[in-house]
Amino acid sequence: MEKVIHRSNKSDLFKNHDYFGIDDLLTEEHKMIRDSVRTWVSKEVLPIIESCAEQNECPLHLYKQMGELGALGPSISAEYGGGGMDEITYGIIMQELERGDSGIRSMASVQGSLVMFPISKYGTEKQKSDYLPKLASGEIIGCFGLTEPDHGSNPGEMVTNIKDDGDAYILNGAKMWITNSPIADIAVVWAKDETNRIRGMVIEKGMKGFSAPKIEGKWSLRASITGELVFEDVRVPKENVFPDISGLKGPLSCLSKARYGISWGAIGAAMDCYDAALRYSQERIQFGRPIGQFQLTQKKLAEMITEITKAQLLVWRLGTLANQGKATPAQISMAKRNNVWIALQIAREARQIHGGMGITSEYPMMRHMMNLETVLTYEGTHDVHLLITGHDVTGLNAFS
Ligand code: TGC
Ligand code: FAD
Repeated sequence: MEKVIHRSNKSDLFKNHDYFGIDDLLTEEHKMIRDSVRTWVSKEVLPIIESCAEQNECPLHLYKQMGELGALGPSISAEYGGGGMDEITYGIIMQELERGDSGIRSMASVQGSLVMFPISKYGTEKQKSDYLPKLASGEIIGCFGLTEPDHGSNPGEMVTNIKDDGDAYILNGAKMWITNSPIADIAVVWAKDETNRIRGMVIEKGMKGFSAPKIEGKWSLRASITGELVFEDVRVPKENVFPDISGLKGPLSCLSKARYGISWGAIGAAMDCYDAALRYSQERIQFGRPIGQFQLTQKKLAEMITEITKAQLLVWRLGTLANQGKATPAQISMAKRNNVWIALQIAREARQIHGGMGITSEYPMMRHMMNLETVLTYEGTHDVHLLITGHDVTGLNAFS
């Protein structure tokens, strides 16, 4: 039975938090796009998101709206329907979507960074023209299959494989924890060929031997659908394979793009939690005064805005480097790790400031907090990113 998504009448009281005047570093276009995505989130996401999360329902109708908004593939070339915008614009869009919910940001990051990006960078002209415009408009939905049941942090050991069979490859294996797989029209899948090289390919829904069961029972990212990808002798036409990329750097380059977006996105969730806590601290009276007057509450709020400000400066600089083509994977790892971590801590502190009310769906912290547990793990876990930084600064690799 189809679940009904309830709309709430709560108004969005969010105020921007820009303690160091970072707006001065943005262009008028950046600010205009930010404001339009922010308004859209207030109007279309916030009234339904608690209901979606409670019911474990993905608001699929938002795809086409995100397409119209330019949130699907903002930095992909406009020639194929992408936004053709700079990396800071892409980051700002992710920030605003994640203020709404990490699951909504996930819908856009998977579509843009993990599906459109590899097709645009590694695909043939036919693959680009067949898929990119439809993905950009939200007409079709894509997913990205790298993680396997036994190979998460170490995708280089994947066992999903293709074998040459004339004009096609025969694909066998399974992928796990795949955002959107049960609803996806296409999947970008990474598998090893007979020479043990990782290759990327586009698998279409309906191909014989391909199924995508849903993973049930998640307490996190409940407004986003997660599933598996199962391949049993799937015949994949050779024209579906990316011709010019092989090796782990193919999928890892897509992760760099998505991790960059997450480093901005997490700030949106953090700002939403801080904003709610600041307002509540001024309104809630205990011991005859607003709780914001107590030093312990002020410590929490002061530390939150300090961490948000540091995170904002970090991504602004990262975005500037990305625009110049100079952001390194290790710099992106540092930003993803730091910003998701501070967002999770801020969600917890903001929840505390709300006392008992903080555990209800009246306020967003509990939902953000549960979502951020996933964000801390996917796209490389917190500890994997630490080891990437460790490798970069010492020159010594902890993984091998
Ligand atoms: P390693 O030897 O370090 O690298 C292999 C090749 O790849 C290159 N490379 C990168 N290229 C671009 N971007 C990056 N971030 C890159 N990292 C590495 C590297 O230069 C090398 O190139 P070459 O030319 O020498 O071949 O590989 P390793 O096997 O030692 O692995 C390193 C490690 C552990 C850091 C890597 O495997 C890793 O990042 N693991 C984490 C896995 C992960 O993040 N999975 C994410 C799955 S997708 C997902 O979670 C989507 S969630 C979507 C949502 O809903 O938003
Ligand atoms: P493991 O790799 O088994 O790690 C378990 C623990 O061991 C972690 O704490 C990890 O940090 C630690 N660990 C592992 N190796 C080391 C080491 N060398 N040193 C120290 N500690 C280590 N994947 C996709 O391909 N596509 C998707 O769309 C996608 N969407 C996702 C959506 C959700 C909701 C979730 C939860 C995951 C998603 N993932 C997706 C998978 C995600 O990227 C993996 O969960 C993540 O990479 C970790 O892999 P794992 O869960 O197998 O954990």
